[in-house]
Amino acid sequence: MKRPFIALFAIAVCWLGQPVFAENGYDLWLRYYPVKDRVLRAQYRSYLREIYFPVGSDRLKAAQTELTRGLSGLIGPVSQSGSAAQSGLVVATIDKLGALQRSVPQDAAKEIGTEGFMLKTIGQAGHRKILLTANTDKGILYGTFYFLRLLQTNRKLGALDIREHPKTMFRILDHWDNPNRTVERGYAGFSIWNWHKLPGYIDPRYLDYARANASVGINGSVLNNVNASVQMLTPAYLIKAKALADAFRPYGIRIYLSVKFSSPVELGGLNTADPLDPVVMKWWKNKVNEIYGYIPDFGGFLVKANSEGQPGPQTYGRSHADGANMLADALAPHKGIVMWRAFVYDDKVPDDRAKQAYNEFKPLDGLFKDNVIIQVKNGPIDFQPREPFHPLFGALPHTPVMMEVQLTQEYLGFSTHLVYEAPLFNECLNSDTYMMGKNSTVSAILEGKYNPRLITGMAGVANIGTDINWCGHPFAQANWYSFGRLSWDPQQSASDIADDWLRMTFTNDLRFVEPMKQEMLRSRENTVNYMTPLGLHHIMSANGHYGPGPWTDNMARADWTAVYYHKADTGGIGFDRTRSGSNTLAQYSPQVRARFENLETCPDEYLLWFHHLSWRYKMRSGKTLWQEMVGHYYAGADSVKQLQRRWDTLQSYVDSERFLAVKQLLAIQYEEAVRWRDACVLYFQTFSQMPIPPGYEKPEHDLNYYKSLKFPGVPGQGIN
Ligand code: GCW
Repeated sequence: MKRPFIALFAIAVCWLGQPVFAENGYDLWLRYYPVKDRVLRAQYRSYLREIYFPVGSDRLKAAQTELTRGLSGLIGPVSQSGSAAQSGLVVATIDKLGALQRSVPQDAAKEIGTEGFMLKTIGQAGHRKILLTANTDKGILYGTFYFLRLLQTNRKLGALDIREHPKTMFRILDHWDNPNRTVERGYAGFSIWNWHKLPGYIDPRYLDYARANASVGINGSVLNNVNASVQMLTPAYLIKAKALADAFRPYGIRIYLSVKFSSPVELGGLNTADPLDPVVMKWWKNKVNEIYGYIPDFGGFLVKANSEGQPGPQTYGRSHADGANMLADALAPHKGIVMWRAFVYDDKVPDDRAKQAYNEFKPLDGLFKDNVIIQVKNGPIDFQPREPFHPLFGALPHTPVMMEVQLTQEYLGFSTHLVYEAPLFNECLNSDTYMMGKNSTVSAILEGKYNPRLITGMAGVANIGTDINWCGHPFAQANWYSFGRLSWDPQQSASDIADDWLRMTFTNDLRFVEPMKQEMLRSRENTVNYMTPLGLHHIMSANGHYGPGPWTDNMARADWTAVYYHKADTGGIGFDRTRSGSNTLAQYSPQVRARFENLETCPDEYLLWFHHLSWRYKMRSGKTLWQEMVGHYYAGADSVKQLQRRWDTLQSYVDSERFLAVKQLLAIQYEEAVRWRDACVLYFQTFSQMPIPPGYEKPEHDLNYYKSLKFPGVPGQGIN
């Protein structure tokens, strides 16, 4: 092609609105393609022809660069004006607004706080302008991304009057990345941290990672696996961590490290890591001071202690509070925090693992230092496709508590299943604990409504790796995205978030957005249906957790097997957690307990989580439990078939590369869904001894076939 033709082609590509070339997903939701709607684009241009953005800190520069990049992509080049009076868009912190300060209502500055922002249309018709302001540069950064989102999702700019601020303080991605770049439970390639090339080489990907996080309000990254290697605390690695911290700082992201409780022994050569030993305390104080020497705004530590073989304070006869407080004391002078995980279970197999975290932490309420926050998984077992909310939510009124969710799909089909997790997050966040009376929902507790003195937060186990599209599945990006949005405001709906994400990631065309939104919203329930319907849980295959393994019965611990959880026998199936069983329900408020304990009110979704029932138990539908379960398994697999058909109808709205990627992944998902269905139905049939009801296709193989399948090299089993 001659040069003029290349240029013409490029212009056509840019201004047709929809990219005609393939996309690989690298741009995530930060795609700044031209606004297709001509009227809207003209409106945007009329406002934004000139923008005023005074120069300032590195953070302001990052915001300004993003705004310029975004606007020039969305509406074409804009010019920067030297005067606020001239400009259609004025972006500046309140103290730099000059005469325009008068336009900021008195209560606004207070309301938006240190991380929020205000977006407001001011002035008379003909002289309208948009004001984007904040108390801090960080607020400006978040406001910039928010403003770009308005354009990306084709919202009208007519009369903006928006005040936004995050509802939780610590909004953090937890990377389970090892120093050798394997990622525990990672399904999107290797760790994006290239330790070997750090600190000298700053991969541009680090900056794109930071931009993506800032765009949804994420303000922290734990760089390494909670099954922590002590190597991370050596000077060689601290220098590398510093390089990442420096790269992320303009984007408002602080870094944190997971630490191994026995570091003073393994790294420091001490003969104990007893948290009450003054020599141990001193060791940690020195280590913390050393870290702050490299990284002055270091965020703090994440700790997995006395859980799954990890050392901890109990190793020395001390409590979780003793351990956490010792680290907290070392971090406090620097304003660092300790995120102490409640995912604990000791070496004695309990009558019910679901009870253990509560049993260990409830007695410690109020004993933790102010800069300790207890990190509680959304459910009491382990990120299963469905769990009731964790009984610790609301049970620690005097202790900061943050929620941990898993973005990486360890139990939700790795990176081959399209599962939008925001409905799962909503389900937990919107649950009413009744611990502080009606409407004391998990989200209200996390936002600190009942104890404003406490620090607050949310953590998501990252699903990010070296795959070109970051998350392994184009739709898995939505889980990263929605986590950020929910950590900013835990009350947002999965539907609204999906709407924004689809528009930004694919197209604003409603013929695509509406059907795919419905599919996304259904996708998690579909997966529950073909994996763990009616409250079943932890029936995946052992170790690798890939595919079904309800027959797993021989592991080092009983509570690592599947049979421990489903308890199927010829009499019935399910874990009795009522007072006639493990009585786990006693850990919840009386209202929650009553609802789940009573078979009349216990939702089908949680039935076998809380009850052991006969195969002939009569369900609300009139079917027997066996028939109902089979129905869910088949409906789940069928729903993937429907999703495949739907996706095929949407080809014309999606670029060819991502269309094909999703199409192929859906085909894999279908095969795997059928395998889950057939393996589970055949296995449970050995107990129910009832036929698969007429009308359902017969499994292709017998049970022994499914049991014999081996998957060596399944991803996600990273080792240090
Ligand atoms: O879900 C389980 C995983 C482990 C993980 C553990 C945890 C990091 O299978 O791989 O370890 O949870 O959350 O600590």
